[in-house]
Amino acid sequence: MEFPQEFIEKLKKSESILFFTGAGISAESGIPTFRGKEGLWKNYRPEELANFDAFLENPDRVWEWYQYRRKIIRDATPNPGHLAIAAMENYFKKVVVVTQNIDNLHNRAGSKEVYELHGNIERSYCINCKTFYDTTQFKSESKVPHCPKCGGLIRPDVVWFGEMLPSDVLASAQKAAEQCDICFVVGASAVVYPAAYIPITAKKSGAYLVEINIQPTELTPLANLSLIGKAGEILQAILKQMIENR
Ligand code: BV8
Repeated sequence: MEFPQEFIEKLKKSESILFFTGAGISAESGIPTFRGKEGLWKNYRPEELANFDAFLENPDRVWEWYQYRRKIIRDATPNPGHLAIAAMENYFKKVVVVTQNIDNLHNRAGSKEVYELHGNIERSYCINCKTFYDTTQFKSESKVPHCPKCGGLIRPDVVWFGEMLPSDVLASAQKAAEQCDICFVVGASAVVYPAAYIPITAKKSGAYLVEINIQPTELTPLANLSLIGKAGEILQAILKQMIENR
């Protein structure tokens, strides 16, 4: 894959890199994205299930949806896109991953500095006493578990629509966006806020914005470079370019 000379020069001079990732980077691991047709489950759209009211209205249904996704995620492995991002830590002074994904694949790929803006599906907590649990201890596929301590409903530790993002994680992500030399936006439709502000903050702070997606998005006009194609292929090509630059 050929890259513009301006981008190659930018790669050579940059020290701090931020990868902002969405569901598209995990698509090649077999995990359905949100807005692709495969994002539906039993004819429900994610927005209809990923909110607290839907959980209170039918906790078993929402729990079953997350158990269905956990099974897909546990059977999945980090793909060449995740692995390329982890390998980039050998070529830059600082590499930060800010992800909207809850699938834990960046951590499993070996990335060291990962900010999970929307939480992590492997963690759960009681909505009543807020005790946290490792989700693997709850075996039921379709019945919402109750807290062993107080009997309250157990929910996934993810950010639902209408809920605040973890303020400490968001603050760290914003700081990284203000300091990075290049911000890569990978497999993100950039329609979910406030997460989608991260690449915008990076650009406003002077970063070179590179979008990697199989199609243009609302963010494309803001990008210095838009690379159309699969995240795994493009990220591996960028890693190869870094190795050649040495
Ligand atoms: C909040 C966790 C308010 C759960 C998720 C402005 C400011 C603030 C809020 C809002 C705002 N405007 C609207 C809102 C409300 C809302 C929102 O953004 N709605 C959208 C839909 C319009 N935001 C919220 O509700 C947020 N909370 O604002 O709180 C508040 C304020 C004060 C006090 C109290 C409350 C919370 C949002 C978080 C929701 N949780 N996930 C779960 O996963 O179950 S969001 C969910 O969507 C996932 O995290 C997902 O990552 C995210 C975004 O989707 P993408 O990751 O981009 O995935 P998508 O499928 O959309 O796109 C995939 C992309 O990949 C595509 O572009 C595709 O082309 C590309 N692709 C596919 N294959 C590949 C590929 N690219 C490369 N290679 C491939 N192979």
